[in-house]
Amino acid sequence: MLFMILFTIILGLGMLTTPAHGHVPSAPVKLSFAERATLCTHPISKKLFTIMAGKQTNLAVSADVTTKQQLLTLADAVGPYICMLKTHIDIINDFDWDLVEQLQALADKHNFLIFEDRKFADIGNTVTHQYTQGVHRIVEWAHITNAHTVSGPSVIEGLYAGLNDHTKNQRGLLLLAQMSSKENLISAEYTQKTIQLAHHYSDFVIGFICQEQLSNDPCMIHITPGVHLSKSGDDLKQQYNTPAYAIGTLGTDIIIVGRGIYQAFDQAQAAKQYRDIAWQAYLDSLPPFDK
Ligand code: 5BU
Repeated sequence: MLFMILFTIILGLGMLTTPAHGHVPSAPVKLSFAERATLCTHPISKKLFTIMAGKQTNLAVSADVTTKQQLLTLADAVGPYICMLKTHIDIINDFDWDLVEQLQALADKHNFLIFEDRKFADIGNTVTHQYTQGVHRIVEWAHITNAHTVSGPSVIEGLYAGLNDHTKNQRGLLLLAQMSSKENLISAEYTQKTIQLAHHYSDFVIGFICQEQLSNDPCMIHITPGVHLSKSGDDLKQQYNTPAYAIGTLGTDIIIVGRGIYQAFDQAQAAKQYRDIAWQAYLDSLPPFDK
């Protein structure tokens, strides 16, 4: 295994930034999540890969519900099948701090990370305040959050400035390198520059929200929204790929599923179904000696 890891690092270093849009040729040796957990030093990457390998899941559920009770019920139902719960905390009508504490208790009970999909996008000074202050104080409870890179490196430095001695190294940032919506304005050049920013700030940035594999650095995690059992869309320009296509063909690591799970009659059963498909696609993508 040590030989494989060294071999992959050498390969990865040669191909750290690969062309966005259009396929990254898959690295000849793909590491398992367990191997990436051993290799990666950022505590949040390590924890995430460890959870994924241990629970055998590369599913994140997007909890886009609007009440505290709906959010807690969903988190408890899907908890056994997910590595990560993604929230949009600003759509909860009856948000209070008790919700945060109950969510943290569920994350401990089921062993998943909490990802607040806040999509920070302002100058550094403003995002420091948005991350740490206000009603939601996201830095205090979300293991992971994300940012657009339209304002350049300032957004990353501003969020990093929001960490204190307690949260430093216990928070990870994802950069939005691509989007799933039809006719979005992200260009190949923007994606490429976002990849470079991620590598430059890798002591805080743990990966990407993207539509395909973008980096061969095994410590960068690729997380993909816009996933549904059928290749389809909605009437507001969302575009869906299937779980097997996202993992197997596009080479992403984690799928994010919202309506496909929280609108299901049986949320737990739907989560299990998505988990099983996505995990099998991951296993199929590994070299034979790694399975
Ligand atoms: P859906 O119900 O599975 O379509 O929800 C997808 C979620 O992922 C939703 O919370 C979006 O805000 C989020 N998302 C997305 O759909 N596409 C993107 O490119 C990004 C985020 Br970035």
